[in-house]
Amino acid sequence: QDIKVQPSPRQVNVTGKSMTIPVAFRLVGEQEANPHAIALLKQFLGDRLGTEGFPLYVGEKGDRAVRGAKRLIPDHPEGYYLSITDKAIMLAGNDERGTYYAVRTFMQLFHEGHLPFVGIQDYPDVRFRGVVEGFYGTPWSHEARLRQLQFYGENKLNTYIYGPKDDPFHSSPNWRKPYPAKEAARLAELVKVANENEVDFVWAIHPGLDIRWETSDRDSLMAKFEHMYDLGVRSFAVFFDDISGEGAKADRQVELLNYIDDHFVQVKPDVTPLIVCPTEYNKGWARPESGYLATIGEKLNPSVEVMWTGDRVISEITREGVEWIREQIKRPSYIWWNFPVSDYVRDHLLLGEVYGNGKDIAGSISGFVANPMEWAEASKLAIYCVADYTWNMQSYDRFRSWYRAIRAIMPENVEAFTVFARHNSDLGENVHRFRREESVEIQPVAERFMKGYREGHYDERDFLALQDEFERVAEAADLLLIDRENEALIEEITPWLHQFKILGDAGQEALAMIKAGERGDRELFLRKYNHVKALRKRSYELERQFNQNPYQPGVKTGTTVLQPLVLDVFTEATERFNRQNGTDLPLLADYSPCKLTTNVPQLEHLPLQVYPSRVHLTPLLEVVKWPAGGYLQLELDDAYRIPGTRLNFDVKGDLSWGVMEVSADGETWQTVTLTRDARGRLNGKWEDTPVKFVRFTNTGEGEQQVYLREFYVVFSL
Ligand code: LTM
Repeated sequence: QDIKVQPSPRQVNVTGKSMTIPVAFRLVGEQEANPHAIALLKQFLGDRLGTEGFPLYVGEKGDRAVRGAKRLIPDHPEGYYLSITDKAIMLAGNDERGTYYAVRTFMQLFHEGHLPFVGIQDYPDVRFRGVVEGFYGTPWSHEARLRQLQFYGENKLNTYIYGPKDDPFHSSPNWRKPYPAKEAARLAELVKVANENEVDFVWAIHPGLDIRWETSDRDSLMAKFEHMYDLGVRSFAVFFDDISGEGAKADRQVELLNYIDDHFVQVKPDVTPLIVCPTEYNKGWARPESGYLATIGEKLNPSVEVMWTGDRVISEITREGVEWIREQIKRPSYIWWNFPVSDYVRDHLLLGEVYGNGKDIAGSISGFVANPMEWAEASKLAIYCVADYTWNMQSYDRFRSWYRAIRAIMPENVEAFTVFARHNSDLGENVHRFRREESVEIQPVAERFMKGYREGHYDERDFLALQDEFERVAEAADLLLIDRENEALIEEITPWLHQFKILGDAGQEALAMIKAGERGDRELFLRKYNHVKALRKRSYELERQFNQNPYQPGVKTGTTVLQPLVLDVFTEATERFNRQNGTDLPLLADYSPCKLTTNVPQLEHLPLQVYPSRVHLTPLLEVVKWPAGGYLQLELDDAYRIPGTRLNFDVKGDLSWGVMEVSADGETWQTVTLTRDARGRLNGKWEDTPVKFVRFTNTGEGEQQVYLREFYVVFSL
């Protein structure tokens, strides 16, 4: 008998028998048991609860009601024992949270319509499991957060770290100030709802961008923590990520953190261990010569948890990697997993499976929290899987978990959401070079078909499979666009659904071009050809209309397999038609008038945003370490007059270590004079002669650390 419990429980003994759900239950143990577990149970059973009925024993180890199960309760934090027999139901926690999780499991079993006779012994692999709202971009709304906390309770996640980069009261400039009354009241409500769902609400501060290592700033930070404590917060974190300069000094950070630990965390008995995100938070950025991690390892109070994103900013977490960092920081790391965060690929949705992390890391880490997308509801897909993975790593199955997640989030439109999600998972080319599988089932068919078509003999079954897939894409988009079961989710993904619909239509019409061409039906071919072009234009308009953030504006869908397939089919069919008919129909060329070259490692894979007469570098969120001699060069496809260039590295002082130059041939270079505007941006002008190359070089002696806020070139045709 298959018991569907999320996350997958550790040990389940099924008898194969079950009973119909009793009409009435008698609760035993209410006085001693975790009040949140009792409240949940009462709410769930409603009228079925009374003084008579089927006995339901609830409580923690040591409570009278569950004394009989004492030896069966797993001796692990948050562990629980659940049994259902024809005599009674027992929900027994090793601690309060364990009881709450026993209730959650009971509720899931209940939903099957009958109660199976089972014995479940269960506990999590990872101590702290959950989410860090730590992305750049629009922070989650209050309502979205409330829904998240409920979702974490349902899925046995116990941690929510509040650290949205764009909350000014979390970061600079206002981290020193208390929240205004309205925001404070909302945060207090979040803490309350977190408690009800047995989630630790961790409030994080990000002070490093402008902190001064003085008593006054230390006092401001302590006062802010007191303010948060008054709102009900009992768990705290300090983030020192994505900063440089003064704030990034390890010994200063440690001094402050130990002070907070000694004078705040340790003196308040109800506050949980402090968490820190260090500046060197991944192996790629760790520099033994800086002594940063060694200082953290040796001097930071041992009870402070240290976060870690893995071998790179965005990476899969491996046993080798977590053992390495454990050596450095002299404690298990607390994983900040940068998935499904999309703040560096904002035009994409990351709805794919959760995979790649070692199943053998549980013993080497203290926590595992996922950094999500700005799209809270859409992020639930990955969060559900992270809950499953962190609870029971050995039995984690990426496919099973993902399908279950889809069912949980969109129960009435499973098929449509599956189709949508399987074609919206990869990130495309990106600065972190992190990629995910996409469209895996149809990819080999698409490749085989294109090869066959180019060589003149494709398999009709492949053609039909592709046609079917594009039909499903268009259908899924329509079904989801009218879905009302999860309106918040549909609202988030609507721009992508419109784009998905266009993709489905374009795919079908491009395939129709093939058949029309084969039949020699010129008129039909031209109709289909024009339709694909029109759809392409609509897709382009959508790109300019929705999701207009300054980083990666636009709406991309199916970019890894389906979009290239449409383009390939269209190109091949059109070229063939042109050859056979002596025509010159234009193609849908993906042409870029500009190329980026650089020897600054962090910038090598930075995508460009190309507009009709302007090229932007995609701004980077993290600090860029720009080595001496490092250059960044834009090469236009021809020589143009360039009335404006702009550079914004967010550095104070003069930029005497760097030089902006232009060239017509890439050999003879001339310096552009940069003038600083009121906002600190450096503007250059070069209208004199047309140029083809623009570059910026660190001509100084040493490495520079900068933020790449803006870098663009305007050229006139
Ligand atoms: O990852 C960390 C510790 N910090 C930031 C995050 O705020 C951001 O969301 C991710 C992804 O861009 N990268 C970071 O560096």
